[in-house]
Amino acid sequence: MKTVPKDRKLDQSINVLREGYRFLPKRFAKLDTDIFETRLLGEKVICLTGEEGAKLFYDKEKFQRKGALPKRIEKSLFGENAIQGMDGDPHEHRKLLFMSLMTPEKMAKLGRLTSEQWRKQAEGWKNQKNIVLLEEAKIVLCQAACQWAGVPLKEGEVKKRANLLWAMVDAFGAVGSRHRKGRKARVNAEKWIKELIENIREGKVAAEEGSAIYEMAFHRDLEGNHLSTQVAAEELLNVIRPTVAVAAYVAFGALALHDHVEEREKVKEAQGDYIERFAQEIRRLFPFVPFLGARVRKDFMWDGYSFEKDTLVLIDVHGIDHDRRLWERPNQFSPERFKDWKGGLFDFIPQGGGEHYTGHRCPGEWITMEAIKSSLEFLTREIEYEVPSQDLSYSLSRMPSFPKSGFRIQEVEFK
Ligand code: PAM
Repeated sequence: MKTVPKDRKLDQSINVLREGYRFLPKRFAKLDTDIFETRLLGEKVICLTGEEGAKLFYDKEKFQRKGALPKRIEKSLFGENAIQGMDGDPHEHRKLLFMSLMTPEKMAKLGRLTSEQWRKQAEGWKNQKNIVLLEEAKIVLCQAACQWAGVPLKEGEVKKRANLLWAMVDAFGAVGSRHRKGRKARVNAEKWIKELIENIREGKVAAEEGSAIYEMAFHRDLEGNHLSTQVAAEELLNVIRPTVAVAAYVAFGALALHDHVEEREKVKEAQGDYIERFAQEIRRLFPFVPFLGARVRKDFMWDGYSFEKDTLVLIDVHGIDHDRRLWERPNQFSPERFKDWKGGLFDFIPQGGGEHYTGHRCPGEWITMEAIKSSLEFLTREIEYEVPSQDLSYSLSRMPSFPKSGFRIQEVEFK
């Protein structure tokens, strides 16, 4: 039996917060390994990287999600009873509910709504000096996501709701006030959505069959029961919140267009494929999910290492998307690399790896792509703008990350 290489003995939670997206990759490099042991939040944790590490992590026979998420993540980001913490048949059944929303027509609709909302939002830019794209994207995507999901939004409440949903995402890598703000946002958001679900169930508000809100409100679990209002609300939030989070990718997309002048024309003129590759490269290169966790279901051996039941295991999401063994010049922005990408389930995992239907891979991956692509089309084909001098750097320590200035534009002209 091999001994798992060890990080320092002291609990490293504080260093996760300090080092963010670099925490795992730095240790894999230093220990020259694809597996090491550390301590986080008071317990022993095994960390994995590489394609083989991801293959192992997504083996449902060996790992479960129950009990894997820290309470602080559930109470801010994901919810305490939501799909991210489920396993087995109930998980697959719940996953089908999400996947039923991802038909080609529905996905295309999200793209269309995103484009429409950009146009609408941009009407207000005419007399505005500075436009912060990250903030605009939150609003655009909140409106598109709510419209897509069948969540009614009054004109005057859009900004408030967008900020509420963003605050839940913004809390995941924070302690102190940023984290508390996210927890509060979750309480408010759940209250808002629970009320809506109740109204729909009581027939006070109409909902279109096939919309996310309708499907969440009337879904039946394996026992034939409706979801509790709480769970239905958590799952609906699991649709609209991550769509607002895509604002970070939009800001990174604008940054990539700015940094690589030649790309702008290519994206502008591109037919489907190139813009698809450009969006994939945004998801690969820029930081979003740092790592994900699961617990060992029962004792097993892997590659000579022993994994004991209940041990928490982390997979190095950001590191795998930058792994030199998988990606040539991984820190370079190069959409063309996706021309020859074979579509592996474990080498490109910005929103989780493995299978969509049966595993924990994010069901919203394609609508994320639709939202990014529509936003890129808008930025390259429908407007021209200047990028004033500003701090365009982004931190690999802050989770979540985004360009520090939010990506300001000015002198917008409409084509
Ligand atoms: C969304 O769901 O809103 C999109 C944003 C997702 C960010 C996911 C970040 C993952 C965070 C934490 C996983 C932590 C596991 C830690 C175990 C110690």
